[in-house]
Amino acid sequence: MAEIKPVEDVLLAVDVQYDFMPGGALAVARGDEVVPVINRLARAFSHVVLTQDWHPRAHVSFAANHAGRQPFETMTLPYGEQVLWPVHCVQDTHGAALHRDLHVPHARLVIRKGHHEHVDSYSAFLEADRATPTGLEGYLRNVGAKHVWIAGLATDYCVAWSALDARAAGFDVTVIEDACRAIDLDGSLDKAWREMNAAGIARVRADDIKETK
Ligand code: VGL
Ligand code: ZN
Repeated sequence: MAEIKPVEDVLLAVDVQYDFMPGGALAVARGDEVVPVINRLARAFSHVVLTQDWHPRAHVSFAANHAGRQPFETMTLPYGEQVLWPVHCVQDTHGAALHRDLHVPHARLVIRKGHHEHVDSYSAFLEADRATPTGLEGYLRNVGAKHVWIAGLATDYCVAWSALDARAAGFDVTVIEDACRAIDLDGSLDKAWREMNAAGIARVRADDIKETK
């Protein structure tokens, strides 16, 4: 049983947005199933932070913004390899909105990421140039957080990148596996778990978390 402490432990719920739900622009299979799990989990945490993928329409990660390119191809950009995605989570559209059944009224902060036109950001901590911080690390340190618990979409992209960056920043990190769903593109899910395991990121199921407050 993992125990939750009110100050040190923070739940980070990643990208619970319509475009990642079945029927959405970048649908994650069974992505909607994380919503009730996260709602339940969030009640065990006094400190919850949400993220929103939040792209300008001209975003560099959209295949449609590169002549002749198709979604799910890879392209080399100045900061490295970038998967090209369908247009998704455009700022202020329905697809970018948080799922209406996500009930986390006590969430304190929403980090919006991927808002720079020329840089993607899977991670809630560091943009894909691996240099531009979102501010989340400083915020978490400032409020005394020590352990980041991560849930949401997608396991192999925004969840994994956020988990790896949280760990690299020195936080304890646990991914709640049944509170996540994956895109799984060319083995990306296996790769993500291998990297998270190697980095010392713990993997639990929601039922193994016990509320102590
Ligand atoms: C995500 C691909 C593109 C995610 C966001 O939330 O995992 N994946 N943008
Ligand atoms: Zn995105």
